[in-house]
Order: sequence, then C-alpha cells, then structure tokens
Amino acid sequence: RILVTGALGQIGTELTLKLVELYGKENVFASGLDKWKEGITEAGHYERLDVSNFDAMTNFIKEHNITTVYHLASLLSGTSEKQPLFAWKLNLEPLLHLCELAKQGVISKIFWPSSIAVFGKGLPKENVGQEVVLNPSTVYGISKMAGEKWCEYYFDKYGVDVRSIRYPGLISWKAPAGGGTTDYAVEIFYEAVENGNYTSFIKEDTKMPMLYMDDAINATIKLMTAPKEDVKVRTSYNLGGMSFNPKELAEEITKIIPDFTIKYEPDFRQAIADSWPASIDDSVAKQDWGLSYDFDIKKMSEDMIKNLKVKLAK
Ligand code: VAH
Repeated sequence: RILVTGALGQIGTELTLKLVELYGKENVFASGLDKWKEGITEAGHYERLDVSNFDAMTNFIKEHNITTVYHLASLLSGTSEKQPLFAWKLNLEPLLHLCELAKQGVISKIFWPSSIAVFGKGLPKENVGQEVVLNPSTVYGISKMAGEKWCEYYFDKYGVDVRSIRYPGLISWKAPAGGGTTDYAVEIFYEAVENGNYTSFIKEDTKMPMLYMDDAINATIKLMTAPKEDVKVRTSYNLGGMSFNPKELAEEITKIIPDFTIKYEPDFRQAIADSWPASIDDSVAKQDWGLSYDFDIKKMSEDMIKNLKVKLAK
C-alpha cells in the first residue's frame, strides 16, 4: 500500500494519478491539508493529514498498512523565504519521522523530493555535477541539503531505502505550482491562454533547469522501481531536464499564440534564481536507473497550451 503526502500539490496531484494507474485505486492513499479537489477524488482514497502531527501520520500508516511513502508535503523556495522557521520544521521533521518508521520496519520504502535549490554560489553555472559542494543560500535550499544528508545517514546507518531526486523547475497544467521561483514557467502558460500577455517576475535572460511534469513523474517511478542495488546515490539524484530562460519560453509560446506579449518585473525571487545553476549534469541518473525524457520545450509548450485551453474554457 502507498501513501502520498502533499497529494494536492503540483507533483502530488499527478503522482497520485500515476500510482493509481500503476497499482490500482485500492493500493493508493492520498493525503493533504486542504479539501480534496474535485476531479481527482476517484483517483483513490483521500484523507486529510497534517504530516507535522507524527502520531496522526503513524496511525494513518499503521491503519492502512502503508509500506511505501511518497513524501511530498513541503514549502517551496518563495514561501520558505517568508517563513524560515516553519519551513525548516515542515521540510525536515516529517522526513525524519518517516526515516525512523522505516528504521523500525513499519514502512519499507520512501521517496523524498530534493531540488536543484541545493546548489549555490561558487559552482559553475552550466552542467553542475552530481558530487559537488552544496552551498545553498536560500531557506528552502538549506532545508533540502539537510534532508539529503539525513536520507544518506539513514541509508548508511540503518539501510533505510529512502530515494530522492533533485527536481528542476516543474511545469504542469493539472495542479497549480505553489510558491516556487520557477513558477513563472507555469503561470506564463495560464496567462498566455487567458489574457495573451504575462509579466514575468524573473529576468528575460535567467536560464534555469526545467522539466515537464510527465517526464518528472516517469523519472520518479523509474527510480522507485529500480533494484535497490542500482540506487547508488543516497543523497539525491541530479535531474536536469531542459534549460531555458523566460525569453526563450515566450518565443516558444508566441509560435502557438502569435499575439502573446511579455514584460519583465523581477521580484525577490530573482535573487533566488540567480543563486541556482542554469543547467545540470544528470548522467549519473541515466547510468544508474535509465533516466530519459520525452518532452522538449516545443512539445511541452504545445501540450501545455492544448490542455489549458480545455481546462480554462470550463
Ligand atoms: C521552486 N519549483 O521553485 C521549486 C523548485 C528548482 C525549483 O525547487 O521552489
């Protein structure tokens, strides 16, 4: 049985649907804080769960015989800057509690998302490698770096099978992104379809690693179904996807929506973006468990706009 925490989030929403498709509705339990959104309820059981309530999470896991937890509940980079102490508590303590449960044999496998936000100043901008000095300068990046080290500690010391991916910015249309720095690349599509224009909070030439959600979900499943001995990186795997800047994304959108216009008004998230790499070397994930991608910027833009035209027409 599988539990997805943060199942109402950008990744959680789609991961839940994919896990139901793979393992059946009766084996997937989705949890989140808000009222369950319509249209996903048939995807599986949903129950409200505050992951910072460890007794509630433990009871949920025992009551439903959960053996694998995809732990996605967390605050993203923008929100974390505004609430550092809460972000640190929420982004770390539930993960530790789940590692403890795995150490006790209550659960057997954990997925936990890290981020390219763990990289910071002093690194090359391009093609950042798997084993480099992590030097995050954001609350979110610091919390993700600490989380990676805890994952490695519980694996090395107790054999806990916790697996992790350093996601780049993720782009999707099923559920909105929440409080991230790369969210401009999601909002731009909604605004392009609804209003034909967008004001970007990231400068036109700021290149960041990005990935379409379909590829992110497929990579997550590939990692989680790989033989344990193939998962050699026990901090978190680099996943680079594709790299582009707002100007390049706007140009791609204009090929589909000719009169689309964009302007740039950088906000506090520009400094966060400036501290991150522009591109990532994910060759280790390709070697260890066969990471691959289906979507480039053109195919992603076409898919986003096609689906948003339907979603926003309702
Ligand atoms: C954020 N979407 O912007 C997340 C992600 C690499 C970016 O971690 O905070």
